[in-house]
Amino acid sequence: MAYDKLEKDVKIDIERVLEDLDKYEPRRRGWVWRNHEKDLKMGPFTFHDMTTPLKQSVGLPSSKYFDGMDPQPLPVITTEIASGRFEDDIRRMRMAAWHGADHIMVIRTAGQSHMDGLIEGTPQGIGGVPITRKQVRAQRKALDLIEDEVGRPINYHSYVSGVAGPDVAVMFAEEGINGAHQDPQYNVLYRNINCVRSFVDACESKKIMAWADIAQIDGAHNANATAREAWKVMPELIVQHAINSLFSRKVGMKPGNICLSTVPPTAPPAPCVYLDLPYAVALRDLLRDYKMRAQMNTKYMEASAREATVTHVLNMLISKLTSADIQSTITPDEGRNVPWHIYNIEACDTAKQTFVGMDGLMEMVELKKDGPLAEMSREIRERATLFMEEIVEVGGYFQAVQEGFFVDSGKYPERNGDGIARKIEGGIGYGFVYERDEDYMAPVTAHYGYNNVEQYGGDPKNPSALIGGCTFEDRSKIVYIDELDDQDNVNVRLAEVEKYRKTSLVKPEMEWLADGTIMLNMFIPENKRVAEVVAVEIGKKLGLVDPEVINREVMQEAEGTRIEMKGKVDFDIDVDSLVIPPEPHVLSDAEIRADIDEKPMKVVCATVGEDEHSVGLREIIDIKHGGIEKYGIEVHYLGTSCPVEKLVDAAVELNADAIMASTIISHDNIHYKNMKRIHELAVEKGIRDQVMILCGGTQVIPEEAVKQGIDAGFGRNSHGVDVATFLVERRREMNANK
Ligand code: Z98
Repeated sequence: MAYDKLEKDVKIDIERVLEDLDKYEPRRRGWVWRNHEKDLKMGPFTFHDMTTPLKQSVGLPSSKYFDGMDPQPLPVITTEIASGRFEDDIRRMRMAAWHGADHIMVIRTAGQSHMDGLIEGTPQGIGGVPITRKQVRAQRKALDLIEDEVGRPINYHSYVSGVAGPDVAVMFAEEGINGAHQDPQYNVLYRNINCVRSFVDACESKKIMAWADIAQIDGAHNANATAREAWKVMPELIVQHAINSLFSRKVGMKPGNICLSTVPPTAPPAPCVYLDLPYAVALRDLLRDYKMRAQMNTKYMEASAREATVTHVLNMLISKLTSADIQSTITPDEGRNVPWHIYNIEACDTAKQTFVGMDGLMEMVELKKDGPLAEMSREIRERATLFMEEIVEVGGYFQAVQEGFFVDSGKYPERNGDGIARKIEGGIGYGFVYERDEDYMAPVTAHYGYNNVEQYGGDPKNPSALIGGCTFEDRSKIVYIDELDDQDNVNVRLAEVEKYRKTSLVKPEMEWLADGTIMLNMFIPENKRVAEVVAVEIGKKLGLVDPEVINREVMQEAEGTRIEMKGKVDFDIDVDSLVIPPEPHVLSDAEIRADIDEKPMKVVCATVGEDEHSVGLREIIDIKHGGIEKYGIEVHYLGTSCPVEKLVDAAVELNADAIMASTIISHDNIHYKNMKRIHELAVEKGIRDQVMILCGGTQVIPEEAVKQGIDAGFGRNSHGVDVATFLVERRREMNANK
């Protein structure tokens, strides 16, 4: 049966996603932006910069205080997924989409740029997946299901870089990919691909991407991540953005699909906003026709998730002040190479939380048009312009690259002679660009330049008609290859974890199903070096396989070190063998309040017997701790060491709806004896039918309490809302039985 719907409570079935993949057709082409809903009312608030809410989602942890509302900010939120197994990426995509990601960027396996053609099948990758037709098709198909369940289109993205750029672009166009990196400068500088080849390929790639309405992201962020001192390359970053944008435009890409990959160049302890904001303003001023995709600074990032989060938030302040269109959420995984589910999801939440928190900011603040911001921004633009002029003077971009203009650690016009220099006549793919023969013919759609179909009787306006349509018009011409490697493929991997997909056995995981990985946090009162070794020893004693320290932070040289450690467990847990108590049932605050408003409730309470403990009961009563007072319940507190007789008498006198007694001390089962006595006294005094009796305390087992004749017992971890829920529901029952 066709897989056309996901059920909220059922895991996505990868085997079903893979079924009939040869027949899959993408449902649309092109990129989708979020839909801004001005003055959006949600809960008690009116938002300014939010977009159409999702049908189903996971809100921020504190959304529980706001009826679960989950506002969705204006920028598209990207998550960059790099697990290396596309089938596990799919599960992560679903989690990310539920947390608000609508741009899924699948990182490629290391070095795919150097492969000079398409690869096929579903091999496993390192730091990303090998991008193949089957893999992107399966992920796009899964995203169709996921976007339906969250109710917002999801943009799927990967890379049109490398020596196979045009081949990949065609495949992406055929498969309905919505976004891609494309920037010939990336190939040249970082992958040492020949510059002539890269720029010629880029013409073809960009033309195809324009036809398929694929949003393009450039590669300038890499200069920032590579440079020795990232803030010094600001003029160069602008130059790189400008070259790729204008190039793309000349090839025919619409400005709204040209996205600059911007990065705030610094991070604390540098005074980052003072440096990064003028840079962002300069970039927006010069290149205002285009979209901005803000990546976070990954250069100055260590393994601390806390530190990375603060940098991320400061980066988003810049995004907000300068209206970035797409917010990337690359996470500490780039800093410490731990591409885990939780970090993808956490970073999506960080972005959502920050933008929701800054909603409406620009209606209240304005960037100054004079002063240091304007001066520094102008200076960066000047430096960038001079840089561009010098490129022209030396004979053009290729010459400038050959002379090492780029990724130099000097701030232009200073130059330190340590830039990345690439030879015009060198690099991968050098010598593989040929002039087109006269009888050359390209009966294809979205080809760069001259198709030369006329001499064969074709129509230059519709060149592919000559062959009855190319793969862009006639999908039956696409050759779909399932697998080429019978060992390295998804079927083998799925078979290996079958028992974790099809039985009640569970293992923890961080990146792949049943990888067994867990993370432990600990403080070791030793210096960093000793602490690391101690931690690994603890890991071994706990039975972890391959314990490894992934983050260490000195609290004080001598006093100790914070350690984060990962390791694997080699056991599994059978869910069917567990007794899983149902979730405690509680009514909503609103329902409890409404009930009490309609019919006021009075309770008498005390710590009974010779027991001076008051903290537990006060937690249940006091408004400050979320106790029952907050619902409007009238509470008469008789204090500690209260005789049970006095408590019951007070109930009679005040005509109370309930008696609440607390006992911590449990010697000789005195707590249960007190409960029994309260019940008996209530019977003796003729009020038992009208009064509810609730008893609590740290040693109270609810079932034992009820055996003493009372209505309910509350043990450790009980809260005001549990007690209030019981009071309201029990009173309803008693009224119904009257
Ligand atoms: C990102 N955080 O995607 P190969 N092309 C460009 C790139 O920036 C990258 C690749 C290709 C980053 C992730 N970027 C790193 C312009 C990678 C990757 O096959 O590894 O060269 O492709 O924004």
